[in-house]
Amino acid sequence: HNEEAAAKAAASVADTGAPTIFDKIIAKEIPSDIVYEDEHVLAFRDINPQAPVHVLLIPKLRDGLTMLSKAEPKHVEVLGQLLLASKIVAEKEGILEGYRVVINNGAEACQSVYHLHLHVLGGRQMKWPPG
Ligand code: IU
Repeated sequence: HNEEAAAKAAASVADTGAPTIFDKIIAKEIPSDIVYEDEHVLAFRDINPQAPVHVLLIPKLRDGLTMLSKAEPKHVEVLGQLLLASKIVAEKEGILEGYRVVINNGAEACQSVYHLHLHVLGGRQMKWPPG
């Protein structure tokens, strides 16, 4: 609801380029519930799930991709790898028939972690428009 949305918006900070908690998750210094991993990407369960299936999918090498709006031609390959991996995650989670892939970009979109990540959501009827 509104309060929750406002709190989340307030928690959203600007992109500083500083390391994020996702670096520690990639390095396995912080435990996470990993769903899929390959050379380029890591998928793990969101700690605050918004659907029965809520997996975050991130590039292992951030390479300046703090947010989608920082994408450059050099990122095309990893961007494709992320989209392809989102299908693998959906398949593993048994939601191939219906799921949503979300990227929040910037504070106004409630981005809170500045390491590009795709949200893979499913396991329930999703609504439209999103909040
Ligand atoms: P956002 O699009 O930047 O708002 O998404 C960040 C997500 O990262 C959000 O859904 C958090 O619940 C999630 N998350 C997490 O899974 N583990 C963490 O340690 C932190 C955030 I910090």
